[in-house]
Amino acid sequence: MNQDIRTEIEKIIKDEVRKIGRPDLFREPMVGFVSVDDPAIVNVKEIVGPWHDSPEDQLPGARTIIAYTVPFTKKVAHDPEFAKFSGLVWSEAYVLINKNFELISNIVADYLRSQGYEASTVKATNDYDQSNPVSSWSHRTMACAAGLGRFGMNRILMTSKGSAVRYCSLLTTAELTPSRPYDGPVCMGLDGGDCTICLDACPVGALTHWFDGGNFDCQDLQETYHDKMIEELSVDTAGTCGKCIAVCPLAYIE
Ligand code: B12
Repeated sequence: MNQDIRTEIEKIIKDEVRKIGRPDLFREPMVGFVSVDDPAIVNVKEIVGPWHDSPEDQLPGARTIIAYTVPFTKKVAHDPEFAKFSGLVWSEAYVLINKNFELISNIVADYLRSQGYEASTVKATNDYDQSNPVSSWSHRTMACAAGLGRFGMNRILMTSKGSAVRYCSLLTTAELTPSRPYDGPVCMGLDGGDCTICLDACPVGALTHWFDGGNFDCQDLQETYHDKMIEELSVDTAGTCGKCIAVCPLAYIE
């Protein structure tokens, strides 16, 4: 029963991404499951911050968090690298997948309800106050705990299909078997490695500043790029940069 539900959830997510009909932008998703009793979830307020919700805040009686990631294609993954501001293809993929995350999570939640469980979805992004850019629910922390990846020096969660991916997660009262811990490729700048490509690529040095104990001041850059795209290129796109991902030698893994 438990295994059937897990299999069906994975199938729904994969089918729905396929139905978007953009194999030029998105690859097959990966899905992970983590129990609310996992130490990374129990201690989430200490790990991420005191403002972060507990599973119980999101869904009373929650037992499992379902995290999923949609990897970008090679074309999307490397698009921001040489873009003057935001990459147009990266931006298109960003907007399209955000819209679909909501749809996909709702379909999974409806399926779980049809099986007699409660479920609640969480917005993929833009759920925060611009003056304090932190969300009350960190999708990548959930994905990390669900075995989908490991954090890199660029603060990005890298998966076995690379770091050019996007995340979403939802909660359910169903008790589902947790996924195995992540054992894929990891950031080459951590654990004694000497790679600093992402740090060097940040147009405003936000990562270096953060590494040196300062704030992570990347928010202004996202806004500046949005304004510049309208002003100089007459295109209104999402305020995305993405260079810290695109330059990573492991941004795209086949
Ligand atoms: C607010 C926000 C921003 C803010 C930055 C806020 C900040 N201080 O980090 C701004 C607007 C600047 C921004 C920029 C970008 N963002 Co943004 N953003 C978010 C949002 C909405 C909330 C993130 C948040 O609350 N951050 C606060 C910090 C404390 O939490 P966190 O970053 O999620 O995770 C931290 C902890 O988990 C902890 N951690 C470290 N080690 C470990 C180990 C363990 C075991 C655990 C459990 C945790 C842990 O470190 C993490 C990084 O600090 C999320 C969506 C969401 N709701 O999750 C997307 C999200 C993080 N953004 C994303 C992306 C892609 C970007 C950009 C590349 C721009 C773009 N869209 O193209 C840049 C990259 C910036 C970067 N290098 O981190 C993706 C990340 C994908 C990935 N592969 O990791 C997300 C998950 C959106 C999505 N739905 O996919 N973002």
